[in-house]
Amino acid sequence: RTTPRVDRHLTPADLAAALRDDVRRGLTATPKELPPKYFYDGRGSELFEEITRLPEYYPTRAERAVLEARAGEVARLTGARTLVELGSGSSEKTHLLLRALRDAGTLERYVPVDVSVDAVEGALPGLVEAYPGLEVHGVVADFDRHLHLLPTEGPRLVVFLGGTIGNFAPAHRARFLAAVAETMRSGDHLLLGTDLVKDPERLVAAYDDAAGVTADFNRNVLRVVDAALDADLDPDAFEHVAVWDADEEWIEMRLRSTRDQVAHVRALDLTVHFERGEEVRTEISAKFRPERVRAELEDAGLRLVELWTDEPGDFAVSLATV
Ligand code: AVJ
Repeated sequence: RTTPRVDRHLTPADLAAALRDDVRRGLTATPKELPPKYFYDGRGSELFEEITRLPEYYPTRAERAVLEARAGEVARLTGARTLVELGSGSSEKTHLLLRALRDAGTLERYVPVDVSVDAVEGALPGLVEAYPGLEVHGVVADFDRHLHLLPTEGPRLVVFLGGTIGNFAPAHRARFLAAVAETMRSGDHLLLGTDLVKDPERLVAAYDDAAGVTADFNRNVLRVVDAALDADLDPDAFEHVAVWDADEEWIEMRLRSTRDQVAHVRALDLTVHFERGEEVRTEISAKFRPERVRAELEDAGLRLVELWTDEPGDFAVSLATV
């Protein structure tokens, strides 16, 4: 049995410094914003898991349906020896791909990549157990900066699922896809999950569920900032807002201050004033049309091989190559 290896390109100090910069910049900006990557502490990750089981939140189920139907084809088309997963691994979707590549006889190594050591290390024992002989090579890294440091034994299948690319603003997305293309060699593939444009009512419901789980998830970013930076942002003094921006074709989540208030971020020596009704943007979640997925991949120097959707056409999984 091979012992999993974990490369660390990010230290806890790096992450703490990035959080400080992001919070200072975001809470002194107009309008205010906080980046969505800070939703996911232990509690936030649990709330997200709960979101994926909500009746209104279709993307996880829709993407899983695509992968259930297409994992065999992905394996055949890519012949991948190395599966690189950007963002936390351990989900059922990863297993669908690992099983397909194993059954095709090409799988040699799995490379989970995440900013969180816990996410990377937590996934390891189960994987080593489930796939005897699989080389597991975890990487703690920021996939905006460290893509060139990932293992290169090809052919590689780099996967970025869940629709998380929708959290990046268009310019950021273009930069990210170009960087992925840059690190890909001939024979490598990218598998990308993107949520699709649909009836705004369904989109808004998916981000403003009746049970209030998404509202809790959204407010959790305030708890994360409070804990990390000795702040006193009061989650109860903000309400959850989800709006569809029809021009940008993205969902925006915001936190709206229910009163005129002042918060202190002691670790930054920062005092922040919120007007009653003032909104802090906490997430964009872009929704795509298939033509746009193709165009953005091409702009990044990638060629679309296949774009699959689930039966109702709610979610797309695209396979691209260099
Ligand atoms: C995990 C980023 C894909 O944008 O749909 C779920 C996060 N936000 N509900 C998404 C999220 C609100 C999710 N991603």
